[in-house]
Amino acid sequence: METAELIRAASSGDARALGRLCSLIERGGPAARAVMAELYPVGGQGWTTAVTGAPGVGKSTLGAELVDSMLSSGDRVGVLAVDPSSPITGGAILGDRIRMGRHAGNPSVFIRSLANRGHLGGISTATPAIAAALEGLGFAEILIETVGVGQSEVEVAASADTTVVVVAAGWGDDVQAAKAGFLEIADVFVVNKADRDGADGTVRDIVGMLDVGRESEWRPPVIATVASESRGIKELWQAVRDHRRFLADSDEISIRRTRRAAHDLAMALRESVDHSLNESESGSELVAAIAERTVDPWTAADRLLRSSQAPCIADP
Ligand SMILES: Nc1nc2c(ncn2[C@@H]2O[C@H](COP(=O)(O)OP(=O)(O)O)[C@@H](O)[C@H]2O)c(=O)[nH]1
Ligand SMILES: [Mg+2]
Repeated sequence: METAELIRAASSGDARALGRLCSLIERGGPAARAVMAELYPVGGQGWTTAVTGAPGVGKSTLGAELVDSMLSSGDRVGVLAVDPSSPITGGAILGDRIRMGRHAGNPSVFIRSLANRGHLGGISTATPAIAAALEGLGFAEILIETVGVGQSEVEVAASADTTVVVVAAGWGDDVQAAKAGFLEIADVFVVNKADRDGADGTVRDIVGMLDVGRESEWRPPVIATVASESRGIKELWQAVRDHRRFLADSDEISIRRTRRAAHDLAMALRESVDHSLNESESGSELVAAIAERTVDPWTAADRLLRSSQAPCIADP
């Protein structure tokens, strides 16, 4: 199928075409660029919500509930689940698909599991690109589930309009994670598994921490949920929509979208550098030359960048 035809089929909701388009973007290279050149400019109308937190806190269960809420407005929903790469298969874990299973046959929901390839730990480089592509294809709601591990959380936040940070009641190991950066990126906090002991204490802990050093006027709400029993979901969805309204009514939407643009540029740059390094002959020649010490890595990097950018600069 030609790119234009694939895009047409995908925008009409053809699940197989959507899947093929995602694979194509994941592979990167010229075909992916051609797709993004079509879809990125017509995007920007949808909302991206990221759900992040430690493994097992209930992100997928909550995500499936949020999809229900998103569908209630009649919009199409795209779900991107970023799973840690298995060192054995290099692929995505199937569990999330199973938990999202009740949405699997719904033509209004597109679900994609993405393997992160080890890049900065938690989010696939293709994720923001696929999210942007889905927006361009007319998806009004995009939900990204990702395992928050350090640096990667910041990346999630950079590519989402609203970041929901999930912890489980009673904290456990999550206290460290919270200190390591959850607080800065959370637009909405969820204390899930509120059917367990310690939920009230966990909510209080978080509310207390929120008093310290926030730049934004937005004060993240802290919502207790029992995702497995669909409790607290209405409140969570309300909090997400309140945050959207706050963004829309303040300057923060443009600050965020600018930050996202910078992030997208950095991602595209990284992708194209990776591509020319791995795919081009000059890449492997330069690597050999560096190994033989006939050139230093910095000079080689300059050469590689110049050779890969030359056609783009000449482009009007
Ligand atoms: N007790 C309890 N268990 C939950 C709740 N939400 C999810 N779970 C369970 O916790 C486990 C992990 O959930 P999952 O959504 O896969 O977590 P994820 O790894 O963060 O995506 C599953 O067995 C869920 O059924 C909850 O509110 N209370
Ligand atoms: Mg999950």
